[in-house]
Amino acid sequence: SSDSSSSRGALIVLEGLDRCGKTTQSSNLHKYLEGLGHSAELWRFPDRTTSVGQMISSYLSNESQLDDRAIHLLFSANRWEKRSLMESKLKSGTTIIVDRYSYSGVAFSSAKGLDFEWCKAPEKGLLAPDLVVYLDIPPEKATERGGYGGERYEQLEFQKKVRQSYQALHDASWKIVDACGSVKDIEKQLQEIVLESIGLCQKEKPLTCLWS
Ligand code: FDM
Repeated sequence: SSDSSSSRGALIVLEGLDRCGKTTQSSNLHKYLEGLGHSAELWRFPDRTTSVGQMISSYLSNESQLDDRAIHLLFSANRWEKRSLMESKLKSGTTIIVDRYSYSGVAFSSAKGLDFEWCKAPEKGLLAPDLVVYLDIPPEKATERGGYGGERYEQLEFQKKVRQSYQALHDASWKIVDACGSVKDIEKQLQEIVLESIGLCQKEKPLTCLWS
């Protein structure tokens, strides 16, 4: 049925380079949806609260070293450990906004030189987002923003490669938003795209899996 009491929530993913504004925008979007009376949650990957997440966090802050493939699989495992909760929340009508997902997994690992298809393989079977928004920013612009340079991947040359990987990964369904605009302007664009996606999910759009 299409009444909102029994319809499912939408899985909305925000992607982009470090310092593109994803975290601010995901949080504003979450507040906006709740203000409209939607049931909505804000998630992020890596989820550093789990024990896998703590291994990832120590790797990112350069406190530990790990083989490129091993850390790739930990990022993926960190999504798998949240998959069933994600599915039950969506089915019970909660919309989930996710700050980074499998696309970050593939973009960042393949930027290190790992094979693209190898990177995608462990993501197969995770829930497919209903909407992917890519906040597009030139890597040079991102480095100018505050708070940059603390973690392992926050380096200009690497971010340039990540951007190329994202370009190889995206398809026609992605919404590309210019992340150089004003926070308010980007916020407005996101609200419009996201409400449309939530509407489609309420009309019984089926939940599917990566990568179809
Ligand atoms: N990252 C994030 C990956 O390399 N693979 C992944 O699967 C995910 C989800 O981790 F540089 C990278 C991207 C980023 C870093 O992300 C930490 P946050 O959003 O800064 O916590």
